[in-house]
Amino acid sequence: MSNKILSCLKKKEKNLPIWFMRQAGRYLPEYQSLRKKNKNFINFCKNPEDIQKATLQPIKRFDVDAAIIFSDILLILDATGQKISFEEKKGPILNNYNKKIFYQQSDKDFKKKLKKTYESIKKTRKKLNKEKALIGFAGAPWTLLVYMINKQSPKKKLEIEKIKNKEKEKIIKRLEHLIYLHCEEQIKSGADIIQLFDSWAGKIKEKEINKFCIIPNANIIKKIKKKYPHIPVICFPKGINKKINLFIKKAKPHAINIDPNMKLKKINIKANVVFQGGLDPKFLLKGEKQMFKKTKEYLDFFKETPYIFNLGHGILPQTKPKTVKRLVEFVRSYKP
Ligand code: 1CP
Repeated sequence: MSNKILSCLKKKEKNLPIWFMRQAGRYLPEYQSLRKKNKNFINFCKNPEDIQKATLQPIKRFDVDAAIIFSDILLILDATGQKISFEEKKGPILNNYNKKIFYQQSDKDFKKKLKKTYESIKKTRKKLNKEKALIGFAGAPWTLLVYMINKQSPKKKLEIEKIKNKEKEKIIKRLEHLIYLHCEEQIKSGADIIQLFDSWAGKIKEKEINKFCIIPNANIIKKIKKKYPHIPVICFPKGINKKINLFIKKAKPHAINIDPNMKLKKINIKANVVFQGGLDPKFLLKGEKQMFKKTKEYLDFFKETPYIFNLGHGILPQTKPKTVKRLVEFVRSYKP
């Protein structure tokens, strides 16, 4: 059997591969026990033996079609000298960014700080069956800029207007370069696919969506396509709403993940892209009847086009592993 998700992405087969965002994480008891040993989350993300274990946990349990390397989008900022800690209930807390390191550090030194991620990818790829894809990832420039400046989750408040557009643009340009380097090293280490998370694209003013979201994603995709034409790129501009068709047309990703607020009728199903995801992770907390009903809406809507089953955001920590298993079984057996 071939690699299902790669055939879907490359040959555009309608073979319905499945994986889940945040498929490794707090809802799994086997993850909790690894996490207990690694009290500091950033250090956990630098421990190749445990990263490899966490990455493979959902494959062992659910036999999903892809593993996503266990890491975090904020490690790029950590590698530019910005200190990060994770606090219970608060999420990430960051220090001020270090201008000198951020702009002047050599590529070599930057990559050296992320070498544990690359080592983990090598280790994981060796253990992972060829039929399964290994997804490497990075945050997109805007989303990393948000954490750099806001220094905490923007869920409650976003203070990004305190810096001028010129400075934002300068930071974004530098981030484009660093993100590309990180993607490149992940590919060289064995990642088969790259996913770019623009989790806070929904916070961009409509008239600035091109400048801060579409163009930076497009620039990174263009570079990856040029040097690694065999590597598909999946984008997730969360909250992009009606600009999705413009994003697809201009950034030209191989695939695009949709979020739960995306109205399906706004989507151009004939666009030259593979669609992924959409189901609100809250449906995994509602009982099977409602979960299957909503799942069917996505499977029916996308039945004529290549589609990767996934959620519209990460699995919630309260989710029961059994529910995830039932959802995988349901999707695999569904005939629209
Ligand atoms: O154990 C714990 O308490 C840590 C929770 C956790 C986990 C499991 C964090 C902290 N990060 C991760 C892993 C992670 N993060 C993965 C790999 C695992 C997998 O997907 O199976 C990935 C792909 C991410 C990506 C990530 N980190 C994003 C983009 C996706 C998204 O959720 O929008 C973002 C925004 C982050 C930042 C971050 N890291 C962790 C948290 C709780 C957050 C969100 C903070 C916020 O609300 O702003």
